[in-house]
Amino acid sequence: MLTIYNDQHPLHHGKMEMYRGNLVPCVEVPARADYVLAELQSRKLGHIEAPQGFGLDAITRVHAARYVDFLAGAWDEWVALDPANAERDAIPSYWPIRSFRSDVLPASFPARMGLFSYDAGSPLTSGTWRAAQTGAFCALTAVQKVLQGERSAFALTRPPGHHAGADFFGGYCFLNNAAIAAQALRDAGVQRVAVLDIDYHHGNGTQAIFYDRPDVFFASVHGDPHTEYPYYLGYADELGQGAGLGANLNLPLPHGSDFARWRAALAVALQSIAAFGADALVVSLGVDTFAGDPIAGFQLQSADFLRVGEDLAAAGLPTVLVFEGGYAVAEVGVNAVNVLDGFVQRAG
Ligand code: Q9C
Ligand code: ZN
Repeated sequence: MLTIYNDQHPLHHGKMEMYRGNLVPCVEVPARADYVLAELQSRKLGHIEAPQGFGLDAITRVHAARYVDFLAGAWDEWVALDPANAERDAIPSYWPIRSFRSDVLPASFPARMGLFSYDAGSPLTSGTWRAAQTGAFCALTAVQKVLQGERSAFALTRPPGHHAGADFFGGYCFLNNAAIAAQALRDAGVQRVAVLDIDYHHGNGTQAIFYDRPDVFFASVHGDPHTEYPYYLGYADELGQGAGLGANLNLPLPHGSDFARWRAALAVALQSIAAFGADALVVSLGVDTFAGDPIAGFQLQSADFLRVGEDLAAAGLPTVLVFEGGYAVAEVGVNAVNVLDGFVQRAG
């Protein structure tokens, strides 16, 4: 498996996230990607390449221009508020929920930060934009490789992406790498693209981006949002809207679900993708489905991830995999690389 690695990822390094009234150490840490890279290297699983450069246009195909402008300038604005902010991460504390306006862009930076976010758990740091932008370029490079004939390519990057919507960050995500990849495939002439999200958490950002589109199918297996983050999206009755009706499939499972139950849901998702007639597949590859994950609730064991890779490869589609969640840091490398290993072994 060809891997496109974001060596700028450590520039995004949040200190603390707000959790139930306390600031607690961030769980989305640079060591996560370091462990995956080390595992790839020790198992010699294919080549590792750097991303190509791109303009911002491939990003603004998915994200609103005013949101991209906000992200690109956010750190400078944060430090301009108070020079002491250079030592503090930026975390929102106001949000324009129902009855507020979102068309007016406030001059206040904290007010704009709230307009473009939905939780207090995703700190913006000095290098967030640089890391996220380079991550999007990794996803775009992986797309280029697959278009050039690679059977598959893996974008090894952080921060993750699937919670980020067209104009908001949250859930540790800033740019939606999987959505950017799917759109780039469409823009290169691939007619029907499927995004399969196997992170523990529902990919609310990806779903929202493609919800009214018939050309990009979104399928997700995830913890039931009645009890699991992101709570407000990811229910089974969300089928898509307008021209996109029927091109969205959510398969929520209860906290505590084991691999047998999870794998049966994966099979349903893959059958739906086949029925859709996808020409290419983008996988949001979170491994926070692992039994040892500190913030999730499924029961997958490390060896199960080999079977996951085999099942993904059996779809027989050109495949771009994008790294998402997985917070059992010491095991995240083995778990993610097991998926890639299983994929390569089945794909041949
Ligand atoms: N203490 C991804 O896996 N915080 N994002 C939950 C846990 C949000 C996870 C609170 C979790 C977001 C990409
Ligand atoms: Zn997750």
